[in-house]
Amino acid sequence: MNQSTRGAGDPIVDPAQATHRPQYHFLPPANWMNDPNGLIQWQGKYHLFYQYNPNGPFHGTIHWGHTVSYDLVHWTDLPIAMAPSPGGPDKDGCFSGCAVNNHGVATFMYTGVHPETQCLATSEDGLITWQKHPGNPVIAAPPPGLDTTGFRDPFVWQDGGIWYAAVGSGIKGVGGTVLLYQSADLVHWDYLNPICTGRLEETGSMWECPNFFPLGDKHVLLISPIPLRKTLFLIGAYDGRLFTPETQGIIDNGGCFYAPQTMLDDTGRRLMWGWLWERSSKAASCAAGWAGIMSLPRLLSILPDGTLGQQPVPELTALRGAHHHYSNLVVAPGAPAILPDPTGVCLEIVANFERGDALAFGIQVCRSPDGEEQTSIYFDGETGDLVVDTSRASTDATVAREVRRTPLPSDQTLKLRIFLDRSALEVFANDRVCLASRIYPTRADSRGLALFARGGAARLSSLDAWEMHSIWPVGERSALSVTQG
Ligand code: DQQ
Repeated sequence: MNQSTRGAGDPIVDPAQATHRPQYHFLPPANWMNDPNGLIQWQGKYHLFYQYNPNGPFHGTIHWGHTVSYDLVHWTDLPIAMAPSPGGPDKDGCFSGCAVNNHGVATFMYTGVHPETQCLATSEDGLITWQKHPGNPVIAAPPPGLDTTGFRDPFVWQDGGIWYAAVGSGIKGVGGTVLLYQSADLVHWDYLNPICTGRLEETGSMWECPNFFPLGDKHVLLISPIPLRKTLFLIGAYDGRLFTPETQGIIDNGGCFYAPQTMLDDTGRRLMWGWLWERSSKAASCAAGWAGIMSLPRLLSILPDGTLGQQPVPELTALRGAHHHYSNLVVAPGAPAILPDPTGVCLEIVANFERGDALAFGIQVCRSPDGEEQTSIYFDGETGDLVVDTSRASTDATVAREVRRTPLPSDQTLKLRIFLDRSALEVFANDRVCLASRIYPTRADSRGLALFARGGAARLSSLDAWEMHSIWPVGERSALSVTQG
């Protein structure tokens, strides 16, 4: 049944290289990374900036790192774009922000700390070097009269020749909010009003990293509320000043996806990246020399039920190497059925199931032959949830191990699209929801795949698995990378 086809030149994963450092998710060569920033397509190339600490694998001395891609898959490191300026409004860090094209001039709007103020920087050499605006900060304080819990992460767009900025904030005792400003020139800003405000007990006290954009015939607001440690989408109507949410949900309940930022690309696609934080200890990050990775780019849409749809961008298929295929298998309840191929820790898997009379069914990845380590991805028919269970992903008690779930409206079929990249696991289901996780198996033989069902039998209509290429040319980053993650 297994029609394995290894192409000439396809990589063979070397178990000796099997660390936790992802091979096809973006991360800097070393040190700390958090939020995506300043996403922009410039002269055809995708520029991705990110919160970066060049001084170690921990949050501090926040700079803007920079990488560029022509295909959304392969990334080339570029020099640090911005560093804190001693004595300047960003002396304690260049916090999150965005990039816009101001009549041909690439411009960042970002937050300087401390206190939190909004600043500008521009580039005239194709986004490589950045000059800070002499008038910084261009917004020196939150609106007078508002008792705010924070004031950061501007997201800027243009409408009818006017610039608008949405700044993440919160009103003490009330809840998180997004403050709306307008400007004719990006330098002089007038405060308008809170675009939308949440209830403290539901959506927290401070909304970080707002993104606000039209999608289909709706508007979408993405927020990362403190203290929720997860990111929400709100979809609704916008009248030019006020946003009225109609539906709301968690973008990714996997436990590590945060502070996403979106961009509109030249083909009109709304693309989103998020920060996938580590679920291991600070000591492990310090030993590894790096912490934090970027999610894969996701394509956003409004689904027929009015919620947010997420799919991996089609460009990622360029990473597919050796291919393995199975079809038409009965997945009986009881012991998991181990697949002979592929084994590995850098895989893409597309699996189509029919539920049959199973109560739960799915797939295990990074399974050791005896099952001591395993990560289970399945549909729970009793709750109607997609589940990623990392409670047995690792024998290391210092890493997060838990059951994460998200509602998955489903009829009798389940389509899983799984991107496994060493410690990064992103699971898309039925072309609509995603759960991202971080896993840290300890055993070199935790590389297997298995199918399982509970309470009845399911059917695997088809399974395609590809061994994934690394996005880094062999050896390119070895001098900068550290060995064990
Ligand atoms: N990260 C940045 C802030 C933002 C937070 C600081 C969200 O600007 O609010 O690194 O992760």
